[in-house]
Amino acid sequence: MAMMVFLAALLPVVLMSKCLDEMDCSAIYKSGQTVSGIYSIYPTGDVHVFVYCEMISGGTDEDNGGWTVIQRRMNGSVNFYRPWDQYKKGFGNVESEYWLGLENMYQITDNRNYMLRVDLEDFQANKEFAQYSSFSVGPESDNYKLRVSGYKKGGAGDSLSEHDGKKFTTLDKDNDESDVNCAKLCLGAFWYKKCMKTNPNGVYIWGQDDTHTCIGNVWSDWKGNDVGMKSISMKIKHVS
Ligand SMILES: [Ca+2]
Repeated sequence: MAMMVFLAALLPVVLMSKCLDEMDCSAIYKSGQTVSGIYSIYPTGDVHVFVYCEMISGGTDEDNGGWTVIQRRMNGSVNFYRPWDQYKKGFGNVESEYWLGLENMYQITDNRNYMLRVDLEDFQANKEFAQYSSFSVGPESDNYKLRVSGYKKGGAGDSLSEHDGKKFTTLDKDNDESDVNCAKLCLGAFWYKKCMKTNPNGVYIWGQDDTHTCIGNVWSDWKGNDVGMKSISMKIKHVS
């Protein structure tokens, strides 16, 4: 996170939010900021975190608003094979690939309603998405358990509902339902079950590669288990 803050501080494009109490991009959008970019949010109320806000207007009510990007892959520039404390705090570069951090996700979604959208793109420039009406992350005492439900739309298909109710697993903390550690088997970190239908934090395998099972940053309901995405991003929006 320190690196994230440092890099973001160097960027002239950082768009600082005016209020110190804006906990997510939805609040920033409501305050009048409608340009997508890097903003500062306050998930815990005092410590700020840089995040990419995807601001959408001119679409449907469901699409419009400020989407807080909690995970993003786009060019393979960041290593996502990391231990628990990194996934807890967050890592990467907010202007490219990053993970917002499980603790931030918990703080943002605790007792508040969020929807989730996952945007995908393959190496042939095909794009699809999957949208869910409800998303939240539990506290660390519950190993940041995922709650995701209400698959609504999107041509990518539903590869995430199977992960509903699962705890987070990293290479050094096995909370999944498999006999092995799914993070070690699939070289990522996720709310694995036994192990996965999608592996957004897996290896950036640059397209199709069936050399190793399940390691890629795949979304199986769209392209199967052997096709890594060019880009994949997970973003949440507050639902009042
Ligand atoms: Ca296991």
